[in-house]
Amino acid sequence: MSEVVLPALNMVDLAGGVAPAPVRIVERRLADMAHYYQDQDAVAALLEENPFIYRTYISHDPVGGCGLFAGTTVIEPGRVGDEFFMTKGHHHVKEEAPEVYLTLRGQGRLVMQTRAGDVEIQAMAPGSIHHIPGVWGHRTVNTGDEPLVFFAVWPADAGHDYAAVEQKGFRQLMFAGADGPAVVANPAYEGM
Ligand code: M6P
Ligand code: ZN
Repeated sequence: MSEVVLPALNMVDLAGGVAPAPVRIVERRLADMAHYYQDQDAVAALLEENPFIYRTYISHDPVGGCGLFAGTTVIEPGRVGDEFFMTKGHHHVKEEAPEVYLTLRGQGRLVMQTRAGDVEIQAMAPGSIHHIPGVWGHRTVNTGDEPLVFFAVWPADAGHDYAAVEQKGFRQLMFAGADGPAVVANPAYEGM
């Protein structure tokens, strides 16, 4: 008989997004993703400071065959030039694997894109629940002046594929404009 897996409980600080006992923390500073930003002069000016861009607190590993990861991501407020702080963004290795986000704090955008180049952007605000179907690559962007905090659940076997976004970027980028956050076409993407 297989061993009974005990239920797990974790708590997230809703304001800070920090789980007190995460099983793992993934941290990304600017130097970890310098080439993801468009304004390389602005990158160079910030690299000595090398600010934290985001942290993901994995609160549950898919132990015992439950089949789900869960984690809370905190993206700091800030910009590289006029481009807002953001996650790297990724596709799932298992193309049909979906993901769900729940925004806990802050304001942002969830930028999604298929490998064929279809784009969908959703506003993130406290309480917004986002269903990301398989096939859609996804990136989150903090467009506000406080941390953007969201909870995510994804299948154990989804896998992270960073290659496509690393090479081509996303088709649409989020910049600070005169009237607030603005969608800007990525010239590098269109040129490929
Ligand atoms: C969310 C989930 C994670 C992801 C994290 C950071 O919490 O989608 O799977 O790792 O955001 O995003 P990325 O891996 O693209 O840097
Ligand atoms: Zn994902």
